[in-house]
Amino acid sequence: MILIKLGGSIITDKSQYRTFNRYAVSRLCGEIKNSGESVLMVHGAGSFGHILAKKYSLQDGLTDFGQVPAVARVQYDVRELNLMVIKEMLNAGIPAMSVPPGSCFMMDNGKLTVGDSEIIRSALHMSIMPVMFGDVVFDRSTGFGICSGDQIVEVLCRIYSPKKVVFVSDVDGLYDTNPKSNPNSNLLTEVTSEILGRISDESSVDDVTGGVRAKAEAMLRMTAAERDCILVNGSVPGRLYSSLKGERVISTTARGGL
Ligand code: IP8
Repeated sequence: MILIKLGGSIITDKSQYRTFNRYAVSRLCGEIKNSGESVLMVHGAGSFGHILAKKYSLQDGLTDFGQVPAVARVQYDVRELNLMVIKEMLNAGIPAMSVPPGSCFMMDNGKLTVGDSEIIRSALHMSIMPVMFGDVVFDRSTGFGICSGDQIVEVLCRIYSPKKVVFVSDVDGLYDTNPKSNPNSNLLTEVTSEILGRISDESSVDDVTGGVRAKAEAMLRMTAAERDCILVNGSVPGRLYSSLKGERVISTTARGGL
């Protein structure tokens, strides 16, 4: 099985509140279907989550009851996004089902506690793809918190040991500085723990779940002797398909653990 995360940057316009990239999502679902691979998919929140989460500091947990309407609103927004993604999957012929982390799981001090989820196992048993996403999740210590799609991917990776993990973004891979603001930034075709320090953590848009270095660290944690973790540009047609088929594409591959 291959674990895929469709990042918020590819499924939404991260700078415009609640802007869904339907065309890109529809094409990517087609690429997944055509690959014939067995896939488990997670997606990010993009502008359906990060903009309001940052405005109301939801990543800090409950500090003020004035945050509560925003907790409910962000949960609503990311669910709408999830259903729009699922609609494109159904249209592509992939039986997919919404599994909202905020309704199924808890966190403790920012750490997601999933265990061996019967819900996910039951869906996979019937070849239904359970689709999880970055969400607001209740937290035993802080009241609530932001659970990123990356955290979910890490937990699923531990439980299901996929043969490969593919992050889909709107850039060719990880760069040493932000390629959207610095034309001289260099693509890192390979990330190892040794070169982590060379990665700048600046982020081009509002993001409450960490920038590029956090992504590189998460990717490294998910590598194993038999498992590559790669980041590809989903805005280039065919690139996700090729990487699912094991072809070499322009990308960043994490190797060697953290
Ligand atoms: O886009 C963030 O998930 P991510 C979730 O995977 C929220 O980092 C609600 C901002």
